[in-house]
Amino acid sequence: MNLILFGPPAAGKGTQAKRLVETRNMVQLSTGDMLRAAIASGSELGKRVEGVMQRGELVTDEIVIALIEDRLPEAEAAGGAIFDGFPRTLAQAEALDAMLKGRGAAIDLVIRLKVDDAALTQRIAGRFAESGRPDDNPDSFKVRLDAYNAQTAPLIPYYADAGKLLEIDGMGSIDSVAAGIDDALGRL
Ligand code: B4P
Repeated sequence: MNLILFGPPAAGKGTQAKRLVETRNMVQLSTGDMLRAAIASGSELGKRVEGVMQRGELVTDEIVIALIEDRLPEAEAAGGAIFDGFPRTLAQAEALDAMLKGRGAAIDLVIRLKVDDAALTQRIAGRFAESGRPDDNPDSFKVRLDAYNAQTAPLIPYYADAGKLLEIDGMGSIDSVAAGIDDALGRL
């Protein structure tokens, strides 16, 4: 199964994807994690994206599509993947559909985690205080939310029209959101 975890920044996409890796033995493809790994390694790619990410802006489609394309054989071997933080633009969604189609596969389900802006801001303030992740500072977080509303939210009708969108309340505890996702997957 190919599953997209979709939602605004700090909705819990990464948190829930890691749970699914543990409970359902699925492969997680997180563009955020791949980009942070590139920065940590000091690679050319990492140097190109560091400032963009710190400001809270989106990295170019070209870069993230190439990162995902590189990892698709791994997803195929595992029988599918959880796409976490990808796609974030219409161009990325169309590229993903085309790449999967070329492999005889498709997106089966898009789980949208619904969380309001006040809760998102509170979660990020908590993580910034604890870990100091640079793009969690209040100014960058506002840019991330604006980027979501302008560039990523238009994917909601894209997947709804395709009959693939499932909305889950993401406001509860990590365990209760995980239970909601588990329930939805169990009903498939
Ligand atoms: P990501 O790494 O994808 O980060 P995110 O969307 O901000 O967070 P996520 O929803 O995964 O939240 P998390 O579980 O961590 O992106 C970072 C940056 O990378 C982007 O801003 C962009 O620059 C770049 N990028 C990545 N993909 C890209 C793409 N496709 N195109 C272009 N650029 C791209 O949770 C956040 C916090 O909330 C954690 O502290 C967690 O513990 C807490 N939390 C989670 N669920 C909770 C719950 N239910 N209750 C309470 N707290 C909860």
